[in-house]
Amino acid sequence: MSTSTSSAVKAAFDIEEIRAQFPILKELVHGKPLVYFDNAATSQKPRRVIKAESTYYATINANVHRGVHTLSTKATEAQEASRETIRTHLNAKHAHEVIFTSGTTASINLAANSLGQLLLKKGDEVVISGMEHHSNIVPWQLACERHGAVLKVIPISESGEWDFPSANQLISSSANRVRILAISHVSNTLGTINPVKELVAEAKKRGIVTVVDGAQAVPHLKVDVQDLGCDFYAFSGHKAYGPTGIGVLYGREELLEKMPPWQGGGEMIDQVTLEKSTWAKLPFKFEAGTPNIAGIIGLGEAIRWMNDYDLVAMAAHERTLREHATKELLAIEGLRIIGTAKEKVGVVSFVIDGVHHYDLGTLLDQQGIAVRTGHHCTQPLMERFGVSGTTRASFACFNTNAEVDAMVAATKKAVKMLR
Ligand code: C6P
Repeated sequence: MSTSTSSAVKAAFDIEEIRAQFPILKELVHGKPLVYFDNAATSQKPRRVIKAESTYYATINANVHRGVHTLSTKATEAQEASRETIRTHLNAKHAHEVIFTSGTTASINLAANSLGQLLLKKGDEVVISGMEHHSNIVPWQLACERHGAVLKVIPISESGEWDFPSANQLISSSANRVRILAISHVSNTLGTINPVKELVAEAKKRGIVTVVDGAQAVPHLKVDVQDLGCDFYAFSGHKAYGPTGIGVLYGREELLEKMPPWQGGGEMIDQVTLEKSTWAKLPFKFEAGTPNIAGIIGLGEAIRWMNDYDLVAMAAHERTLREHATKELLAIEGLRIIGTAKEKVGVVSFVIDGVHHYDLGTLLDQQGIAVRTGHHCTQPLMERFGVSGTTRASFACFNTNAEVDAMVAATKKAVKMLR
């Protein structure tokens, strides 16, 4: 099991070399070669990640931080090596600022519960945006309800971007009641890359704690939490070529130290008596119970795998796919792209007059093409655009322009059948 980032970044972006590493791409769906365009829901996994997980189970399976025996030590070392890989990747100051969770949803719930308890009082405000995934809406609604705080929402423009002046106005309310700003780095539905650094800087001037949902950013952008200046950053392993059931909450040490634990149990304690307990040091205070050790090891390997490539070249490849798809799809009569921001990752969401997204998704599947249809867990955003759902193609580094052409041809065929 490799634990170090290989020093040499691969010189050229060789799509065939990349595709060869994803066993699933050889699968047929309804007898057709799989075209997988549902990477925003979950990305496919390179062989190295699959192997890292199975090697853990086959050779060092044991619980971590609990035993003196050899396997437990090896499992602990492999887990902590992953934490260090993620620390380096995010440019966090300390490894103990990297908390393992089961995914972005769990990371944001942790932040909302614990920060809510630490910071929110009656009449305080939490600011989110109108393009958030339900995972970055509902935990804050619950926290606001619990503490009598008020949820404020940054409006979204026709192109699918924050209305920045309104955002600034919301976080600089004259009463100075905003305590938390929780925003996504990249929209899962629109693909918009938000100017997080700029808004976080404005929030910081006012002492507002910032939480960034990075679920759709980590797979596509080089994220540097110190450069962004945010206090918290959440992401899921499974969207970044890693396993399901594992995620990260990065948190700034100073705040994590002050925050109460969210879940209680083994591993997160220092001393327990029947009367009261004291807490373990970071990061373990926030990691109650046996972690997803195989998932953590798999995630570390996924991040090392990504870092073997030039991430800028990967992003450029995905941008080319998105531009090609956008141009070709717009040639279909009655097709409208939802989300036309200048800065986007490889996501194309669209609606077609007279065609229901669910029917289109079903017909594309029959051609072996996997896209997501529906509201993408962003119902308020769907309401903002006056649609019940969209068809969404979301690209990863292993996708090709030929696959985009196959999707466009299949869409044209489906439209003929459905209109
Ligand atoms: N979006 C999509 O198809 P979990 O499920 O915890 O790994 O991630 C939740 C989540 C949070 N924020 C954003 C921006 C997301 O995109 C997601 C997951 C998937 O768009 C599944 S709904």
